[in-house]
Amino acid sequence: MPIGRRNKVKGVQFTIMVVGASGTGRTTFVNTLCDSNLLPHKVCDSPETAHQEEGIRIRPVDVELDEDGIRIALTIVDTPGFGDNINNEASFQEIMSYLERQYDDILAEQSRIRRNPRFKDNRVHALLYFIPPTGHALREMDIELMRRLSPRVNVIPAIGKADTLTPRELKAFKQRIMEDIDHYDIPIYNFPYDPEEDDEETIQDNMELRALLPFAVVGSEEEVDIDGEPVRARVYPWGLVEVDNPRHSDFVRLRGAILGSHLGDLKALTEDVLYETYRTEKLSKSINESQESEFHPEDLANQSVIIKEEQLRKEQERIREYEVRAQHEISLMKQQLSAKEEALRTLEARTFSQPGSPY
Ligand SMILES: Nc1nc2c(ncn2[C@@H]2O[C@H](COP(=O)(O)OP(=O)(O)OP(=O)(O)O)[C@@H](O)[C@H]2O)c(=O)[nH]1
Ligand SMILES: [Mg+2]
Repeated sequence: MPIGRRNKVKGVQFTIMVVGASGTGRTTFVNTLCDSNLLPHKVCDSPETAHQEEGIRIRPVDVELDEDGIRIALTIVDTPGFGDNINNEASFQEIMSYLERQYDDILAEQSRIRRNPRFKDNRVHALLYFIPPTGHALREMDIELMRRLSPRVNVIPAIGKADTLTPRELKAFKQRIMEDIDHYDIPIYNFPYDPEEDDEETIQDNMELRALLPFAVVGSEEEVDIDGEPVRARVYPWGLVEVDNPRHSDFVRLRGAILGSHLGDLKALTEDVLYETYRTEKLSKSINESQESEFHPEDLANQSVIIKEEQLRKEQERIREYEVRAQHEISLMKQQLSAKEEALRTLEARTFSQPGSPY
């Protein structure tokens, strides 16, 4: 491998799943988020086949983004077809088993003696749930989906096509949705903070983001020219809805949170809390099952050895991850430093070459 490649910063890996009823604007949102035509739009069914129920199809797609000099290897998992069927149980199951399969894969990888260097961690760090802009309240299906998936993934609720509601309707709709989420005790990702531990700025930022929940999303793959500047917007006969204008939608705040300020927190929660809970549940379940089948005292001793080994492995894994992260951060800082030095050199060169420069 050439030295240059070996030293290259790998970037941060992040996975987002988008779930929601058909036509809530998921594809448009993903393409707006990545500023590209990453996902194709659904070809509308012909009248002969429109009534046929199609199962859910889960498709991960990889894309690389550059966020202020930091490379994000982003995986988007779209789930077309959710909520299209009369009975959505199969869709729930399929999404759930996709999430758990990624946990099982990492569990298997972590217990291998020799690690597979090509192994890709596909755990989903955030699930954006698109609520249709009905202006009413959550539907039973929305509640059920968020309630069931929240223990396995960071669920972030969003209202799709939010520009179809007036500001007053949107405010009331958001309020009703949050009341439902509180009432049903759905553990969505609510930008947690610790008033004792966190600094003032973090607390303020998290409070603001929490107050925006569920995010009002507007997407557009079109650009219009405003005063010579290309602006991403939806064009209506009565005016423009600008995607990146915080007065028009919460898109910028949502994007900034998931791909910037809260990326690390979402990853840490997935890996240290959600995955750990799954792992513990799975491990204790398999112990219980083997105990139920036949009891041998030596099994108990073996199990405690297995648990100890597992704990040790986990500790080693944590240290390794910490080292990788620290290495990564150092590389990023070096990159930023050399970019700043470069900018300074350019500035100096420009200053010295000015005709009126005193130098
Ligand atoms: N008003 C409005 N319309 C939107 C918005 N985003 C997308 N649309 C439109 O809504 C329709 C469906 O958008 P898609 O992005 O294809 O929705 P989807 O959720 O991916 O739909 P399926 O893949 O068919 O399940 C298209 O006509 C989009 O142009 C939005 O923010 N506001
Ligand atoms: Mg789509």
